[in-house]
Amino acid sequence: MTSKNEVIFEPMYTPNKQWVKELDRRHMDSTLSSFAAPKNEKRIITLCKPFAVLSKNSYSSPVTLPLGLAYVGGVLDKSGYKVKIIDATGEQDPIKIRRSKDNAYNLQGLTSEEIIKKIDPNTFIFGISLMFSQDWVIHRNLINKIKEKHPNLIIIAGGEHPTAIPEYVLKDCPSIDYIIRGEGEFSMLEFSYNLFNNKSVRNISGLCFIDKEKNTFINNGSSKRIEHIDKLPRPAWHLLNPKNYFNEYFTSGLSRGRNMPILALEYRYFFFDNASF
Ligand code: B12
Repeated sequence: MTSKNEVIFEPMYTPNKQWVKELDRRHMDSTLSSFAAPKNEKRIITLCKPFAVLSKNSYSSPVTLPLGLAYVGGVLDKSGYKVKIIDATGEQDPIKIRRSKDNAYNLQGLTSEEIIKKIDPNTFIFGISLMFSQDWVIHRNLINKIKEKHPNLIIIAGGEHPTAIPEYVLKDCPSIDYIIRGEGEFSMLEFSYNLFNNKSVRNISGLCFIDKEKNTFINNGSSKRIEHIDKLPRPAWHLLNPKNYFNEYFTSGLSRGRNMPILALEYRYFFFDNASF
């Protein structure tokens, strides 16, 4: 217990302190089987981490595998869904870094056109991870291009950026159909199950969308935090190409050859633990 005098900093704006504390107490095995994929389902779920957007003066490049998508993919895979992951930042071999058209950024990895080409035509749901708000304008263009080419895809976004400002993201990019706020594993599983079975997704915890008939923003809050995290399926590294992350392209600072990617961070660190900060 910390006394009041020990509190040296408190955020000025925390929209709802309760949602980050609420736990999803569902057990892993029963949840994975309750929302299992329909038998003989041909349609697939494609998950995507977009290319990295870096300052043109930066000597760093992202050192972390798409951990969030590996977890979400692991849960879907374990429940029997066919999942593909396009890791646009890390799967290119050799990695290429190019300058953005406006000459403001370096972009690392697959181009928008290359990502679009990689989308399997059997994709039913396309999930995209948006981690950094500073990348939004460039990633928004990518999402618009994807929707233009594949208008029937159901596009859902997750990650820290849409978690923090979901209404803005949905209104600024109508190509995104849904957002999942917070931890995506259970919410994405339930969302996929409902869509594959033609059920309503309206009340899924963590889900946000624009109700097009009423033109209103529907916000089901953040996903609850999964209680039984030790029972989560292993991240789906088999759907990614992790070995790329050990080479000299991925470095936080000047490269000195072989590199050590970040795979985990400590459990609680205030700044890093607060998407809306
Ligand atoms: C690791 C980390 C880093 C690493 C690696 C970054 C990288 N490129 O991968 C390092 C140290 C390099 C880093 C750097 C920066 N970081 Co950082 N980082 C983190 C941190 C601590 C953890 C991210 C993580 O791996 N989480 C664990 C995985 C499992 O969770 P996840 O990715 O969020 O995925 C879950 C959900 O979001 C969701 N989800 C994610 N994607 C999807 C997709 C779909 C479809 C669905 C349904 C769900 C879903 O489900 C997943 C599983 O539950 C977060 C804080 C946090 N608590 O998350 C900050 C955070 C992402 N970083 C942040 C910032 C600002 C930065 C920097 C810009 C700082 C700076 N000024 O330089 C740089 C950017 C560097 C870059 N361009 O790569 C901010 C982003 C805020 C924002 N809205 O933009 C955060 C949120 C910290 C904060 N509170 O401010 N960072």
